[in-house]
Amino acid sequence: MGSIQVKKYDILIIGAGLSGVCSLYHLRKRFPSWRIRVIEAAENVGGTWNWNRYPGARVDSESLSYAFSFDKDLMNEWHWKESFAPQSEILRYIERIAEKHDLNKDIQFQTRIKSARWQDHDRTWLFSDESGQQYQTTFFISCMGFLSTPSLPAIPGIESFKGEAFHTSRWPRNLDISRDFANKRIGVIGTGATGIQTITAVAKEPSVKSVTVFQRTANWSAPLRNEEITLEQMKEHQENYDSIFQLCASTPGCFMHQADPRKSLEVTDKERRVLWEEVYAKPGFAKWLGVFSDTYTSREANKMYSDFMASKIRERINDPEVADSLIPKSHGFGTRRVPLESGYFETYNKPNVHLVDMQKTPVERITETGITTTNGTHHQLDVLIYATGFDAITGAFSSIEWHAKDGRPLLGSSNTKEGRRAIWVDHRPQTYLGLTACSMPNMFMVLGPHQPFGNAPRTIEHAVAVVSDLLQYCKDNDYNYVEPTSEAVEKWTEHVVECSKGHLSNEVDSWMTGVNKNVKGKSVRSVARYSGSAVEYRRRCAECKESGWEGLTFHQTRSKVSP
Ligand code: NA7
Repeated sequence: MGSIQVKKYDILIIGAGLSGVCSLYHLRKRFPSWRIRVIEAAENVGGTWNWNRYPGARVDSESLSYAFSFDKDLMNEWHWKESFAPQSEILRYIERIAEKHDLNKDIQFQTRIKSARWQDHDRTWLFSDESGQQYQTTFFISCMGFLSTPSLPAIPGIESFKGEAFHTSRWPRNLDISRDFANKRIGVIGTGATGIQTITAVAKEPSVKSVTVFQRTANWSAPLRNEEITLEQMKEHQENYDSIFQLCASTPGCFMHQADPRKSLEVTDKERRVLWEEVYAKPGFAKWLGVFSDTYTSREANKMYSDFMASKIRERINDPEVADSLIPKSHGFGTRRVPLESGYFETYNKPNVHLVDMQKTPVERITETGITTTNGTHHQLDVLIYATGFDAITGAFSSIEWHAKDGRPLLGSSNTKEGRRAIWVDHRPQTYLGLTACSMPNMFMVLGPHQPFGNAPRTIEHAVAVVSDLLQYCKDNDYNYVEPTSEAVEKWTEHVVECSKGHLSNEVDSWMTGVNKNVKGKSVRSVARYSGSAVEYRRRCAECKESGWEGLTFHQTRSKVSP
């Protein structure tokens, strides 16, 4: 067998979701003479919006804020049909961007990267895919997503189930719930944002025999208030795109909602109630992000708002015992990512929808025919849906075997079996600006750890702009090596940890605090995301650029690599 030729690039981008598509568009424009390639595991662009095809999947950010600002013509012709677009509409939008700008020709689909090795002798990365094909590149950009590695529940017997079973992000393409779920007993494990959307949609299907929901932790959830957008309305909205994007640029998470500057405890009961009712009636994240400024830093304020939200939930559920199970006890409202719903709570008023509260009756095991709980009940199921979330933030990095500078692994323990300390010990990322990491020269991350996530297209466009500027600086100065200093990484990581202090959300287990009990090594909280304001994040990135990229070390192409 002949040897496989190594493919050579200047920039390799991994992932063709929103981040990868945006990166490819900008970098190709900025560096027309560079060889740029995107490697994507799926058969299509779209990332999250391509994988997550479960029923009810839709965006919780306003559709109007979810477009790329770089294509104004498309913004002016695109008709978002709903104020919160379903998965299919967003995917169509991303596909349209890719077609219009002829991006697909530079994307290699159905290719999964398995390993990456830093080669000091020529300052390149050597990637290998599952088929053994190798790709050599000077720079690489991780656009792998922070919620892209599905995680299955660590429940005994999971492999024994004989019915159909799948994770929500691996929803079978040809499955039609009205046909394929007819007369079936459906089980759903998980009640995060995904579970809540899936359960509502599946339970709405009249032909389904029953839906049994296995809830380990109740989640706060609030009405989405989605509406259709007519063509006439869309024309008006198109006039406002600039102000929508300006608004997003002024808020901590780049959403269209700003907190009320008053503190809950400084206003009267009546004033509190007025604001709470007002935001409750508004669409989208208003009821999460548009509340009093101390709601997520003061326990007392949070308790008051949680009580208000609990009363709203109670009003919607017929059975008080079920309502009690659905109201979270372990955490206050908004201290986890708030799923938005369209009739979720009313779902439990249907006679064929059953809630198994795992706090009262934990799941014991999955059997060939269903799920057994510790009280001895066996729930017979034909289909089992795992809405059990993702190995978040560092998960996508875990699926690649890294041999970074000095042969160091990216993830692992402080002393791996080869005797080398991992760069991110125990899933605790160390980065500079969330864009670069020590011992990972020439790597840049878009929506990587320590970056603000928020409204994805908005935060992605900013990260891509910073990476493009940095690459421009490398090109202009003939640099083929860039790495942050350990001091810069230490300082930035301290800043990220500092930002997390005082936020109640950082005292709660969730993917946002790095906890996933189904993943080895993720049972303890870590600070893996930037929970400061995106406005401050952008200021710090701009400051770094203006300082001549202080905190980063560069080497020129012609200089010798130190031994
Ligand atoms: P999430 O928000 O991580 O939710 C996962 C859900 O699955 C959550 O309710 C978990 O309960 C539950 N889960 C996980 N493992 C188990 C086991 N072993 N047994 C029972 N229940 C389990 O993921 P989503 O996909 O819903 O949402 C992720 C993000 O995607 C979301 O925030 C949006 O930004 C888009 P737990 O709470 O851990 O007790």
